Amino acid sequence: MRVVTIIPTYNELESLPITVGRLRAAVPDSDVLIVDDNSPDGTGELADKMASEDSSIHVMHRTGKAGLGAAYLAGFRWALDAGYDVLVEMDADGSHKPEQLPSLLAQIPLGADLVIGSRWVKGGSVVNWPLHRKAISRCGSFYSRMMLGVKLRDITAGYRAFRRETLEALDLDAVDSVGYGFQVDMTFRVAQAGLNIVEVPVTFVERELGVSKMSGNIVVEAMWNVTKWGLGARWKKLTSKK
Ligand SMILES: Nc1nc2c(ncn2[C@@H]2O[C@H](COP(=O)(O)OP(=O)(O)OP(=O)(O)O)[C@@H](O)[C@H]2O)c(=O)[nH]1
Ligand SMILES: [Mg+2]
Repeated sequence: MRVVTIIPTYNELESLPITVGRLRAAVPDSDVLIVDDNSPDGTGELADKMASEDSSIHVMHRTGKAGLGAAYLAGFRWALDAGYDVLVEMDADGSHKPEQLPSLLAQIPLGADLVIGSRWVKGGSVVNWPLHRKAISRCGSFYSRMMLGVKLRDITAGYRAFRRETLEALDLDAVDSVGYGFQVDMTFRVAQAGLNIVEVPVTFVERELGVSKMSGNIVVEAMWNVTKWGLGARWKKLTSKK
């Protein structure tokens, strides 16, 4: 099983080396792909330096900040071309503990097509989040579950492992969500393809270093898209019955 962990970065100079160091120690068998959007703080140069010292680390440089979704899609294409069997999504800021990656990967041989590191299943948790962020995340997941009919606790989670066949089954060119919407979009597509999604509990740790790229716009985009997709799917069901 060839595994690559894709880490999108935008201004993660302080966090990136710590996260990658922990990942290399926790799962030495996973290669790493850093997808940097020309970070002004020099994260891209640091990533190049790390890659020059460790042949398991690869770097993709993109021209400018185009959102996490676009960075992952570019990373997926690279990794599929390179022949990896499992593609992992991980934030650079330490929120997704590399030490918990083995528990995600363990589900792949058991038949999971997509594994989600979930904050809101039994055993999962969030460290250092104010109440309002917990509320946004839980409400977002609840609303998405209702609208999309996808029975998952943590649909916006960004700690994931995809089997390569799962990504090959999707039309990646059709995905254009940028923020949290990207994770929901991908989940909905995997669910609609009838594939097996498994949630495993993780401890999500809020970033300690660097600056958040989370914004109100990202939340609004996600809610709007979920409403659109949910109504769209219902409409399709209704009209196909006739
Ligand atoms: N390449 C790229 N990476 C991005 C972009 N936006 C965010 N990221 C990365 O995506 C990951 C998640 O972004 P975060 O800023 O941590 O977003 P968040 O987890 O919702 O918010 P906080 O943890 O509260 O800061 C981090 O590794 C970011 O550096 C982008 O436009 N391009
Ligand atoms: Mg984060």
